[in-house]
Amino acid sequence: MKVSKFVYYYYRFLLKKYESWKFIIFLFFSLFVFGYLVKVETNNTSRYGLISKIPYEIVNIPTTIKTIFSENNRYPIIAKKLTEYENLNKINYEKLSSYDEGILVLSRFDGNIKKNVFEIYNIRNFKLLKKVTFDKKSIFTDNLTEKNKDSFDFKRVRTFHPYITDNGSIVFHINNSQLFEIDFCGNLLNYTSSDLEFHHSIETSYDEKFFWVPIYYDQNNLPNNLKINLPNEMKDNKFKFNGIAKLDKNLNVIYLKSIYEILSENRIIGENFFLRSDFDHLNDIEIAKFDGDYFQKNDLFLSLRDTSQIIHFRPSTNEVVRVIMGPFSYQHDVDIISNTEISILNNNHIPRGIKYSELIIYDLKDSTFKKIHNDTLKDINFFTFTEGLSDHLGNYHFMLEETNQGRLLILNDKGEVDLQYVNLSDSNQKFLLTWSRIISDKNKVFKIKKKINEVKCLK
Ligand SMILES: [Ca+2]
Ligand SMILES: [Ca+2]
Repeated sequence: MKVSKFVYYYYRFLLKKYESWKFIIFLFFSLFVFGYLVKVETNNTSRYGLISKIPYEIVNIPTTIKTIFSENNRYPIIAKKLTEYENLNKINYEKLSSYDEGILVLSRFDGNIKKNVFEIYNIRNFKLLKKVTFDKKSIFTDNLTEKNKDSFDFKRVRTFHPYITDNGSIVFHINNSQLFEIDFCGNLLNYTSSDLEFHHSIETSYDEKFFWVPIYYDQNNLPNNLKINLPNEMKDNKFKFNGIAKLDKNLNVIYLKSIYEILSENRIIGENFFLRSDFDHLNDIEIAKFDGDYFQKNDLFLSLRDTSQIIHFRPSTNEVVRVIMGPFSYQHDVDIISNTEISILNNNHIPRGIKYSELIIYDLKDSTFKKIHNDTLKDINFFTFTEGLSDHLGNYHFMLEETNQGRLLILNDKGEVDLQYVNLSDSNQKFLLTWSRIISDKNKVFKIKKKINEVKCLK
């Protein structure tokens, strides 16, 4: 019997008058059918069209109402309250004054004006030197790729990992988008011309001639070597894979390579690469800006989240020098901090009941790991489930961004908190941060400050 015919007879049957015991049986049977249809729709098989879609939508009415009135809908970029902490904003001016000259580029969602802003602070006195805002509509309405235009949500746009060039422009993306370049007055200067989608960290080579940024490949731009290996069931579904992109100063892409190529050409991955979409989730490309004892200038350290691995890759010879795995999971942000050491922001994401993230130093010399400032990080409930980053300020002083919870910290070499900044609105609502950055290079700091003093914005 066809399903539609069955439903017709069943509802006719229900509409007749029956004795109470029969009614109870019908009621149970109706619930059974209703539940089955919801399950069919939940499993996304959608075999019965509207017949299963209507019960599914009915079940979802309470959730829809809850979502409409939820805090997250009213404040879409709200920070999570994973842990509570006291003493929200804390600045130890005396300690900060002993730091080297440097600037903090704070990227945050400003809850008062409801948009992401860039703020440039002098670290030594935490004085705001420049706040850069821009009109989202004027930048994004005409300039997004067709694909991005469809999914673009003005309410939720976050502007990631702003990089300030020596010319005083700011390069950023909105995650899975083109790269955009604006000036200190928020005017659009340039953007990448291809459909490539950039995501996560933005870094440059030592001479600032090249940018390196993670990219996504999908159905539209998948390289052949990935396409031929893709299982049929994946071809029919939406999938994405990661790659690395090198761009020149004008944001022209001059080199692309997929993570699959890097791993397969070095014989360190097999068929398990195609287990699922985004298996190779890449969240940071760290570039060596000098020759170290165990790395060469222009080597890359690639942070693969889902496999909790860091790949030391040398593009000049196409060689994977080392694969780093250890006491960390779902890490973000790998930084080179000395001739032999790298730092790793360990999100500690593996569900073992752990509720704090860590900062780990890995020594390339003897392959050892050490956790630093761990007592402090536990004490202050430092925990970012996803995202998060750290920047070294020299001598084991670190800036840490607890992205999920909208908190930024500067910890000194003894693990003391010299700065705690929480991204609060005037109504004390806490909002997300969006990948801040420390700039320590004295020459660059001087140039940026000079540009800030020179710039005159009309608005
Ligand atoms: Ca990094
Ligand atoms: Ca970093």
